[in-house]
This record gives sequence, C-alpha cells and structure tokens, in this order.
Amino acid sequence: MSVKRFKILDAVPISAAAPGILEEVGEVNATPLGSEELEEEIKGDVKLFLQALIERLKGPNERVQTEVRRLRELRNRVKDYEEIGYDESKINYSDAVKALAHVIDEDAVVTCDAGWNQVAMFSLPVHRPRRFLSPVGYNSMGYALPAAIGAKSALPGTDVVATTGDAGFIMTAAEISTAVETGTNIMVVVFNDGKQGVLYTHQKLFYGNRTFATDSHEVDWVKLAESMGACGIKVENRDGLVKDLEEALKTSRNEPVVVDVPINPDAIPLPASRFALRGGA
Ligand SMILES: Cc1ncc(C[n+]2csc(CCOP(=O)(O)OP(=O)(O)O)c2C)c(N)n1
Ligand SMILES: [Mg+2]
Repeated sequence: MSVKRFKILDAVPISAAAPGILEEVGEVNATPLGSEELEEEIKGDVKLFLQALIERLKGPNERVQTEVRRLRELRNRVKDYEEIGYDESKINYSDAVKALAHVIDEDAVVTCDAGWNQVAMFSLPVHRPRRFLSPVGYNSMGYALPAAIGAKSALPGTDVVATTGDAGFIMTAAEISTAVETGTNIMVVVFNDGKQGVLYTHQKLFYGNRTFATDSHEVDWVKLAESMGACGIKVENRDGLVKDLEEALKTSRNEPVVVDVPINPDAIPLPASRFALRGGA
C-alpha cells in the first residue's frame, strides 16, 4: 500500500465507510483536510489500516538508518569544537553541561528552558526515552521548573533537574514555593549569565555590537530560594562546579534546591557558535 496522504471523508458517515469501526475504536473525529488534491484516498477500517501501517514502520528502515549515520558523522565532526568566546577562567556553557552530565545518573530526568541555556543543553547525552523535556512548540521561557515539578510528581523516586536561564527562571520562580509546599524535591540549575543571552548575542552580531535592554536585573538566587523555604547554593568558580552540583543533587533528594551557576556571557554555545561563525547566514 503506498500512502502519501489520506483523509476521512466528512461526507460519508464513518459507520458507513468502515462498518463496525465505531464499536472498535470508539469516537472518531472526522476532520476534513480542505480541498487539496489527494494523491491517494483510503476508505475503510481505520484500526486495521493503522495496524498495518505500524507493522510497516517497524524494524530497520533504510532511510532512517541513513539519517542516523549522517547525524553520527556530524556529531563526530563537531565533537571537538569549542564555543566562540570560551574563557578558561570562567564557567562556559559547555563546562556547565559537561559537569551536569558527569554528576547526574542515566535515569535522571532533565528539563530545559529557552535561550542559550537551552541550546547548550542540546549537547547533554540522553540515555533513555522521555528523560529530556524541552519546551518545543511555543518554546516558552519559564517552562523548566514547572515541567520538573510535573516530572517529579510522575516519577517520585527519580532525580529531576531543571536547567534554565536567569531570565527564564524568574518567569516562574514562584513555583519553588509549590515544590516546597508539596515536597516535590527537585534541583534547579540557573545558567546565570546576567543577561537574556541569546538576544544579547544576536544584538551584538547583527547591530554592530550595540546591545539594548538585554541585561537582567541582578537577583540573589540563593536568597530567593531560601525565602521560599528551599536550599540555595551559589557556585563561586569553575573549580567548585562539579562538587557543588554533586552536593546540590544529594540535597535535592530531601528538599528543593536552586543552584546559581555564573556563566560567561560572551560564550556562544554550540551549535550556535557555528551559526555565528557564518555571520548568522
Ligand atoms: C515567554 C517567552 N517570552 C519570550 C521568549 C523569547 N526569548 C527566547 S530566549 C529569550 C531570552 C532568554 O534569557 P535567559 O532565560 O536568561 O536565557 P539565556 O539566553 O541567557 O541562556 C527570550 C526573550 C520566549 N521564548 N518565551
Ligand atoms: Mg541569561
């Protein structure tokens, strides 16, 4: 069966088009797809059709394998890239992601937010399905913490780590209270570059190094966490990074923790560094 597109005809009652289908699949929502020319049209039992389709999609598929090979090669090529603006006296995005990957175990659930911190987190090795939650779709800032609270509620015995930028965190930081109140013990890592970093970089790149309204107001994240009854930890420098994250993870098994990680604001995380190298083309 070669299928490129199909629709359920709204003119024909489903029960007539596929006898017995309503009993089998319950409610069927027949939405007309407009007046596009169809390349193939299928009428019949949706369930049998979908079962047949699933069978066909199982197992090794040459197209998928080729894509996996291509992505592996690309990953090998960028393995040794360093972000633009990397400063070895500071904590750069890649340092923070590597340290976190080192500290958490393979079963941990990690959530991310929007911005450079999110781009950096795309380098985190993810070992199991449904262990990395990212705000796809609207890509909303403020996602990481509520998502982590949800994940921890679903998997109470699993370590859950929210990673977020400073500006994104402030959007939903009050939910730390929710975590404390409900005993939802999670860890929040704030990639604190003191800026809306992604916009700051793009302003510099595209507007002759001029920046506008992209500095964050300074917040004492430790005090903010403590004011809501959570633990706050400030990482002072790169030498203490791994140790502080380890301590935070341990603490997060008993109470919510916020870790303030100072990030070099002039580093551009991979793979965005390559984009910037090409002048944003
Ligand atoms: C609710 C919402 N508002 C605005 C944006 C557009 N936006 C994407 S990233 C960003 C700045 C993020 O700053 P921060 O959280 O500090 O992350 P950084 O880039 O510094 O890592 C903005 C304004 C968005 N994605 N969601
Ligand atoms: Mg920021």
